[in-house]
Amino acid sequence: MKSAALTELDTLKAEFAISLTAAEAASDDAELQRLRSSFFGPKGKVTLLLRSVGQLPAEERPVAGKVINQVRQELEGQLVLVLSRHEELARKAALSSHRLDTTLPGRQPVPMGAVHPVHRVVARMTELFVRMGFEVATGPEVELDELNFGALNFPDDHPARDMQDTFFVRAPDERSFGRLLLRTHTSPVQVRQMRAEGAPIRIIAPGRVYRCDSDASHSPMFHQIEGLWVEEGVSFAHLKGVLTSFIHSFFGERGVRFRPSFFPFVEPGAEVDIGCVFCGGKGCRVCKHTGWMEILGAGMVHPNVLEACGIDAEKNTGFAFGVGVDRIAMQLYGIDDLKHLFTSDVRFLESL
Ligand code: 2U9
Repeated sequence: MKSAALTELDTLKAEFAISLTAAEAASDDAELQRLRSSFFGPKGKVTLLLRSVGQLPAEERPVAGKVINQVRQELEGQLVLVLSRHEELARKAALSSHRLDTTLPGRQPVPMGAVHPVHRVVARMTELFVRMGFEVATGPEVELDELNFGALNFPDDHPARDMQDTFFVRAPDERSFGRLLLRTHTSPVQVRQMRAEGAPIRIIAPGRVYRCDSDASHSPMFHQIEGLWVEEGVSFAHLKGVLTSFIHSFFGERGVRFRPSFFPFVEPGAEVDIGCVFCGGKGCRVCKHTGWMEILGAGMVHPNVLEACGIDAEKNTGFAFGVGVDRIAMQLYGIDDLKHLFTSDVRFLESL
């Protein structure tokens, strides 16, 4: 025989099923919330039934309590399921009514980045030398004194080795490897490469270099591209041919002149001028009324340098050159102070 409480529970289950179906069909959640409170709220039908278990005869209480609780969980589960189905439908409706058109243009224009003028020059120069068969080599910016100066035929008392001209780096164990410094040119890259690979070798070394110097036309950090071609039979004629071809491709057809000059690492050495790109040689403010612009230094690699790099100087010859990229960028873009290139003022960079 069933207790009165369990019979009432069956009636409540049936009533709940009918009400749930009706509430599910309603377009909002209000009916479902009403159903929840009328069955499971503090004065809800199931809650009251559960409370009435205390009045049952002692032997009926455990079974009645257990069964009513099971039914309560089952019914509440059904209600939660219907509520979550409602939520899902509401979310889908909201999404389709606020559809985002991702093909529309943005409200604010996206600011476009650009390659820095110095790097634009480096990239174009690199491309031209690569077309002539040069490979790109790189190396550390903190360098050994021996590779920056020693192997390059700088005498011990050369002014460039002075504390006033070069940034020396304090190292914990200098005695084992000698003084460290910020490289003053990219030449140690070529030294490393020659020692590692020997001849023949045809490389360019673009990169940052450092010197203690700061005014409108000198920055403590600047950029160079150096080049080196060492092989049996390489002569000054090759130097002139390669550099003239580079100049004509980079600056256009114009006069080129080679003036004798001195650098410890080359012999003979030369400075190379081109007909002024602004006045065509007539003379102007940029070329200081000479009609010429100095753009690079070059020379035949000194035999002492070849030997210091493990290359037989009786058999091999080679030429090298060095370009100060920032100065050329200044001339090409009409920049009067080098600091504009390195202070990252976007208004200035955008004006170029
Ligand atoms: C090795 C041997 C020789 C590289 C060279 C120059 C001449 C030169 C200047 C240009 C402007 C420096 O930045 S600047 O002030 N450079 O005039 N550079 S020959 O000679 C080398 C390099 C590496 C092993």
